[in-house]
Amino acid sequence: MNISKSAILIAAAMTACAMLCSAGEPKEQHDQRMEWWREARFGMFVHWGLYSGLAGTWNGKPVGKSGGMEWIQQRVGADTETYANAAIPLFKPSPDFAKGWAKLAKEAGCRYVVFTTKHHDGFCLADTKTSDYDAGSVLHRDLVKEIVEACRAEGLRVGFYHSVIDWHHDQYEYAKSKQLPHPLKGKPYPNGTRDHSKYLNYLFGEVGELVSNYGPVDVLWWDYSAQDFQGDEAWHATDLMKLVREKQPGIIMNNRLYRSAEAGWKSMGTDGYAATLDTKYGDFVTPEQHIPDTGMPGVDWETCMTLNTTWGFSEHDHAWKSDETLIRNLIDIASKGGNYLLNIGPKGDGSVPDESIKSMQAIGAWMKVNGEAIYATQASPIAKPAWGRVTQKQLAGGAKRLYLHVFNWPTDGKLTVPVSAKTAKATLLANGKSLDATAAENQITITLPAESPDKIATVIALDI
Ligand code: H79
Repeated sequence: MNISKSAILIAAAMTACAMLCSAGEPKEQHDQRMEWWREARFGMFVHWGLYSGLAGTWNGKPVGKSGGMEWIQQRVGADTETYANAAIPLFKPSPDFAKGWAKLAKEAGCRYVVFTTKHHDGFCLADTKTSDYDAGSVLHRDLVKEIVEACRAEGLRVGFYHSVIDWHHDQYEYAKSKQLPHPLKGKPYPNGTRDHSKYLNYLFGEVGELVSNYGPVDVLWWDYSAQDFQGDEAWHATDLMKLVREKQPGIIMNNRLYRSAEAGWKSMGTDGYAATLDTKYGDFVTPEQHIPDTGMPGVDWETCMTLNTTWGFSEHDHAWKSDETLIRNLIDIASKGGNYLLNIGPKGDGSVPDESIKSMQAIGAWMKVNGEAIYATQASPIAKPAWGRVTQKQLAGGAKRLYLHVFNWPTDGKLTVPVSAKTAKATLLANGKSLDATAAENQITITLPAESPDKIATVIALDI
């Protein structure tokens, strides 16, 4: 290679790196770290803690029919003692609850599980030395260990959700943020003055244990920050992420220790995600309860979503999404190059609501037949067609395979795909049956059977 050519290549690599890498991490290493996650496409989220036993009910009355009941302490304005007294007697994990979760995730076709090691209420599922508001002290169990082991036994990757917001710790200075929630917001600290740096010592101690005591951790899913309280000021985020990376070099973290435009947050709304991310702020961005309209080319992203409207279990929330919605969401997300992190909210005993089991199994049944069109695929090369969605894979030898996910079966039996190709070979993914495909200029036309084999989504593999 001549000098000018290599100089151009180096300059190009540096530009790419400036866009994608954290200081010091080569793009290649970052890509390697992200590889399993990018191929996984589908994960199971679990919100489970003291709030689960309360089930959306406080003093015998429903707190609401919808919305996040993992926020029940904040919704009723309870101090941590009142909340703990009501919730602890109702939090009674069965011996084998974690095996049930792991089996369900596996059956659904999930490749990873992310679960709450601590939510905003501050209760730790681990057996931690750093607090006595934990499963170790209250139940003489390490629930984090039980969950990690159950997931590993099913061959699943494991991630830790961890709330940096804390409604329990007596040094957490909630008055520093007007935007972050706290049950006692606007009220003086019950214990006089507080020293947030003491809370941070606790946070670092607890996170240090989480990344040291359970073997490899695949994901750290931070939650969350506000524009008026975030990053280094609120959480010593640079140091916190450094601590995690030192213990877990391969770990993947989201960007929720920050809430700023540089860190990939364009606005506070559910639709405002900037399409750039320096990995010093995190490895991926996290649209919540929302699928970005056209994906985010060049940025790793994961939509997290509930099956009804709450993350933590509520006996009053019956707004379950249909199988059609869930399966098409997964496809829609894959067609835009993202991951789907779909939440279950187990009950206080760790059992999963029947409706959630049925939904996860329905996705699993579809994935068993069509998983090839989801795992390790890339975003669609074309804008979303009226009939459905497209994913794609590069095959060995330079050929390309498109997966056509047909939601709306054409009434005239002709499916048109706006791509140009010299040759086209189409088959039904479910049974390998060939379909007639004709390549014309800028368009391929496929002749379909009269009836759609799968009303939710029929996949056609198209090799071009
Ligand atoms: O852990 C889950 C939520 O508890 C947390 N992140 C996910 C993964 C979360 N943080 N912020 N939000 C959710 C958005 C805020 C939503 C709110 Fe509400 C709507 C706050 C008040 C109304 C939902 C309903 C939460 C409480 C009631």
